[in-house]
Amino acid sequence: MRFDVVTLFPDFVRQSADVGVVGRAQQRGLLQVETWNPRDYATDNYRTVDGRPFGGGPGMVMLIDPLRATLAAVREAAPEPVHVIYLSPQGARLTQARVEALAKTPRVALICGRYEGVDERLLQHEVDEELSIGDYVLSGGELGAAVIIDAVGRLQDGALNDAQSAQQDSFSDGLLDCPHYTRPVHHDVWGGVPEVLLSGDHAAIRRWRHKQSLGRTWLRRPDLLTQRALDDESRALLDEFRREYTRLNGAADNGRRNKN
Ligand code: 9D3
Repeated sequence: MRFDVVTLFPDFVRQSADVGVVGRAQQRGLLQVETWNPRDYATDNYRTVDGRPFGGGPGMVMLIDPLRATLAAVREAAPEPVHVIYLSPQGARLTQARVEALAKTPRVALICGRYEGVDERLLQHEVDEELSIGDYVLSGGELGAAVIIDAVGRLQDGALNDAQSAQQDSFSDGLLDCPHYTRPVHHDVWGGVPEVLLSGDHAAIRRWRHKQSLGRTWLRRPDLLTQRALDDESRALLDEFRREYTRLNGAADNGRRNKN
């Protein structure tokens, strides 16, 4: 698939997509990331891309025409329809479900706003979808674009190695990850690792990890559990975790501190 990113900071977006799993996906030809700078499509001598907001107030607003010309060039370079996304705090929250759907969309344009945002008329006429990456204030859409490219890019067929893709369809789907340990078996200061992980009993290890995932999700993100029907095995494992947890930490759930 291909991303066309409309941004005043093309170097930032390109560099963020050139590293790690996603950088490798690009090198393997599984993913293409192109950038388009609206400043290159401004027609005045100063290459202006912003204007004062009508009605007054602080800050500037991105002009229609440089963005409109940029998007025309993006669409002209594409042999098929382009799904156009505007990154903004007013957008719907990005979710893994949305990421998975975008991973199947061959052509996606990402418009990054700067200043106070983009003239509303451009959004009405050119944008298919508005997305936010979370409830905090950024200074522009570039980090949002980088997040989408990373989350979507790693899902392209062949981007992950075998171990990484196998993990994707294990039980851990929709749950928090279990704890991980590596050498040394016994650390001088912080001690040992859970016995079961050294047992070589793969069924027991699987069960322990599943239980930890369920337990940590219950402790840290109970909202993820209420959205999700647990199968019989999961329910039994979580009950076991909760019994052990309350035995160690006393009464009911008033001590849901994030202690692991
Ligand atoms: C301080 C300016 N704010 C007025 C109360 C409005 C505002 C304008 C522009 C806030 C943020 C931005 C720039 N943000 C993004 O472009 C953005 C964003 C974000 O801020 N949070 C979460 N997701 C995203 S995606 C794009």
